[in-house]
Amino acid sequence: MVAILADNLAVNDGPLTAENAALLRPSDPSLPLEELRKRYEEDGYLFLKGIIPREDVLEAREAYFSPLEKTGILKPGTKPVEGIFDPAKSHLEYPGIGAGHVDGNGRPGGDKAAQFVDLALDAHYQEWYAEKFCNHPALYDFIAKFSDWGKHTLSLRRTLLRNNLPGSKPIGVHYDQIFLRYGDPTSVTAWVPMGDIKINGGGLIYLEDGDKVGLEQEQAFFKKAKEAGLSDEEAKSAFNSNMMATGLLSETPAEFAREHGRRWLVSAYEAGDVVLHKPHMVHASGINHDPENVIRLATDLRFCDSSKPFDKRWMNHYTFNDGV
Ligand SMILES: O=C(O)CCC(=O)C(=O)O
Ligand SMILES: [Fe+2]
Repeated sequence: MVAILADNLAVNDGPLTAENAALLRPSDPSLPLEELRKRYEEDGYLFLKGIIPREDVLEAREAYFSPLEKTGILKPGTKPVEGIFDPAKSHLEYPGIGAGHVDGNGRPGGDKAAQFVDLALDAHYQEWYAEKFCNHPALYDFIAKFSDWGKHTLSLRRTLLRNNLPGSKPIGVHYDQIFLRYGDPTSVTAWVPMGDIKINGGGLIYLEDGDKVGLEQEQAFFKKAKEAGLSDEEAKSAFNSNMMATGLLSETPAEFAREHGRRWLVSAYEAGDVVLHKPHMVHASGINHDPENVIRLATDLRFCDSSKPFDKRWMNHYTFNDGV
């Protein structure tokens, strides 16, 4: 019998068990910076517990779900901050943004989903989010110190608020440099859960030693592109024939881990936690199997050193078909 980590902990192509998964290592943000930097370099990620005040995260969660209430997404009698999906509805009526549903990040869903999709997109431009949450000093100040970029620490404006409804398709296997490919490969992604996420609630999962795997993939892509006659610059920027049209490495995480002889690292997350990861760190998301139907909401904020080349396409707020 295979030991389980949690009931119903799964990815697109099957369960995650003690055989193909293990836990992410949490870090206290007050540990010495050298220790935190060492972990980030070694592991490819740094899982910071409680770095943003919990109440600030929950306030943002409430601000996100309150306008969505009128679309009928929430379970009657529950509060917006809880973000509980109405079990009488189908997740197909509420398609998520940015989970690779549409090649090249076009608008998901048809006319029926328009009100929901418009509101979910609109949240990106609201003051509570774009000005306040994305620039939260607890996170920004930490990154400025941690990276040693100081006043050159730039928070890229393009971010994605991702609502993963119970049972919906999560994002596949990828590393972020594919999407930030005009920039120096030193940016930091901060994955920010906006609310508590149970271990089987669709949180981000990281491939063990995944930074190395991502770097190898990148080198292989580059080599193939060069062999196909592209210049250095073209090879770096092209979505070449080795990638899926969405920029993902795979839509089947269990198989991907097996092929690379590695496990997925998983965790429950609490509001206030943040995971930083490196540009080639391989990651994906689990399926949201929250037994209470809690909608998984998270955002990914990206920081870079403005004194180095960075991907200018990320200077604008997210829109559909923005070419990234
Ligand atoms: O939240 C997700 O499902 C994906 C997030 C992600 O890929 C990232 O933060 O880089
Ligand atoms: Fe990512």
